[in-house]
Amino acid sequence: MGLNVTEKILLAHVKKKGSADCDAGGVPWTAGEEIAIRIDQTLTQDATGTMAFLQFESMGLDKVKADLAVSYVDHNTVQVGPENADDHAYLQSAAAKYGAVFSKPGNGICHQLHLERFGAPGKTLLGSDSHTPTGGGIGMIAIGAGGIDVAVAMGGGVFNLNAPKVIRVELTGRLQQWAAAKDVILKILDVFSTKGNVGCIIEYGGPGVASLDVPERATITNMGAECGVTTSVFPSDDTTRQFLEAQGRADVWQEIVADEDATYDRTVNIELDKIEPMAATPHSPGNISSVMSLSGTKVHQVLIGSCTNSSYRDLKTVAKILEGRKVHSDVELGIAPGSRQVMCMLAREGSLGKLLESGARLLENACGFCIGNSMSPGTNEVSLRTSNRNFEGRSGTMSARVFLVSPQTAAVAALYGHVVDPRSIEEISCPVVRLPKKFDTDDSMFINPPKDRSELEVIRGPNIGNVPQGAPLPEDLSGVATIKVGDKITTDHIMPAGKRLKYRSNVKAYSEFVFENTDPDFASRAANHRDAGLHNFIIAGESYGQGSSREHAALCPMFLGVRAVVAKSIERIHLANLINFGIVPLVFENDADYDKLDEGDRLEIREIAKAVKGDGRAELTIDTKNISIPLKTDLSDRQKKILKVGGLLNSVVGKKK
Ligand code: MIC
Ligand code: SF4
Repeated sequence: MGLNVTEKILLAHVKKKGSADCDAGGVPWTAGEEIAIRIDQTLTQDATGTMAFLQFESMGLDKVKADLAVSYVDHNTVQVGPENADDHAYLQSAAAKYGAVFSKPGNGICHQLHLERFGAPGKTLLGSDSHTPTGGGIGMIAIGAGGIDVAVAMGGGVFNLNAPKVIRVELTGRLQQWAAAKDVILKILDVFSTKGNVGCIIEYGGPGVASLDVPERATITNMGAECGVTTSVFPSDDTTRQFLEAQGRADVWQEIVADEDATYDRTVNIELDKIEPMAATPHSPGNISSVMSLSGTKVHQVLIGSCTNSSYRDLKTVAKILEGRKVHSDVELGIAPGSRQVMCMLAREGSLGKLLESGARLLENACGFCIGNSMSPGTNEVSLRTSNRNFEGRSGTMSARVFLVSPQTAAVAALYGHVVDPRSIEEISCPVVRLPKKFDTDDSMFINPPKDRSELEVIRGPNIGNVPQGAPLPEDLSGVATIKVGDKITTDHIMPAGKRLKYRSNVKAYSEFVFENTDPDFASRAANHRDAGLHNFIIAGESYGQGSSREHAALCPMFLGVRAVVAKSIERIHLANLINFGIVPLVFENDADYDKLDEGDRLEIREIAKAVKGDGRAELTIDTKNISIPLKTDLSDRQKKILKVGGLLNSVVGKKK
């Protein structure tokens, strides 16, 4: 039986197999069961990395054992106050001490840099950032996870995941003028939506693949994260080889394509020649419309960049559109290149001058606006962005309306002051950009760890807090429905980033902002319950914990005494993070029971420890209403053990004792 790309890579890395018999040539697992894989490379970024390295230390790990670990600084680079720089100093010194490569602030966005300088077809990459799947653009199995899972992998430990269902997206034809890779992934989000795809990997195939270059493929795999899939992957073909050769890394190339008779759990056809300019409208990457249907919408701000669309290809395209033209008087245009390589190449060839001459503001080559730590739009303003998330408030302005579009659509809107379908414009011809035969490479902002590290000290400024330890799971849970939220609650709702990002290394301070924009009193209420010996419950609708990998969305609630999330469904990375921090993830047996619960209800789950250990069935009693609701949790034996002891940290430390 033939294998697909996903199966080939997973099979080469699987350490704990599943139950299927693969003598016939298939894979030794069935979709849904937990398998463990070896991780070749890890990636951390500063906003999740400080906690990942603190946890690495707390677990008693003392050196990187993965083939490569890179610690990037790209999220917190605004440096208002000493906190960010304290974090950077900690990260740089910890990387040196434990054997990771350190990427200095100013080098670029982790995903763009990793694709350029380190990624390799056929390898596994685990990153403490949900857009790690960008690496799927060059045929890697690249997965986003919580920081503590990445810390374990850095130390040489396996990564556990549910064996995926593999969905083939069959690409045919080629993109027509003004249609971009971003429009392809927006179309895919329209088909798949942002929920219901947990446990799947999207694998691209078909004759259309050859027409997409690596930056285009990486845009597609990057934003696949918004579908909630485990990752997305393209085959590694001659286009991949050319890209790696242009980066001076042809030696890491290998061909990885699906066998002719490979099978898939589902196939979806996308005709590239039918793709038209698309947009995600407020406030979800899954609210998809055509750009044509939005034409005329007045735009106040246009921001081009983020790990989705900040490649040399993207920005050169924008430069060609803006060349010799001026940004509309009512529009603020900001451009953030993805890496120093991109920025330097644009500068050397003159494209940067064209961008600046048009009236664009040059922003730092970092996450910046995308994480909401700068460039917030004005009240009620419309912001057109090339990034991947337009969750309410993520831009830093609750009333802003953020639309996600391609660089082409963004650049044209910056000139006209309103949304325009670029295909309707006659005076600008559609730019054609080809990748260079050779990218300018300069790795001087990657700091390699020294060979002899014995004398090195890790620098811990006042912003570097402690890793809070979870408490073992009690026999019974008894407490309060401290908050009830609706569907599609993102990790940005749970644990806001933006101006609060600087507290990432200080859980006590950061936890004061849990649910800040949804319910500003949540944190104090929860802390009061905790101090009174009550357990906090979070009640949620569908797809709870969408979005980022930030484990603080579980860690800070744990600190506030949250012991259970009861939801209609919970997203993959967040579910793993909840377990890692000792919070029991429960779902309703009958979704309609969600309506029976109200905020403030007194709740009880008798014998929760027994339920977790056993078949995962539990009964939630609403004391205030005298009713009971059946709940369930589907856990592997490994997860049961982690929950029992109060989290992964306790579990690892306990095993070492
Ligand atoms: C994001 O895009 O939401 C982030 C910020 O990159 C997060 C990581 C974080 O919260 O630090 C992600 O995608 O995982
Ligand atoms: Fe950075 Fe935005 Fe990419 Fe997250 S999505 S890694 S914040 S650029």
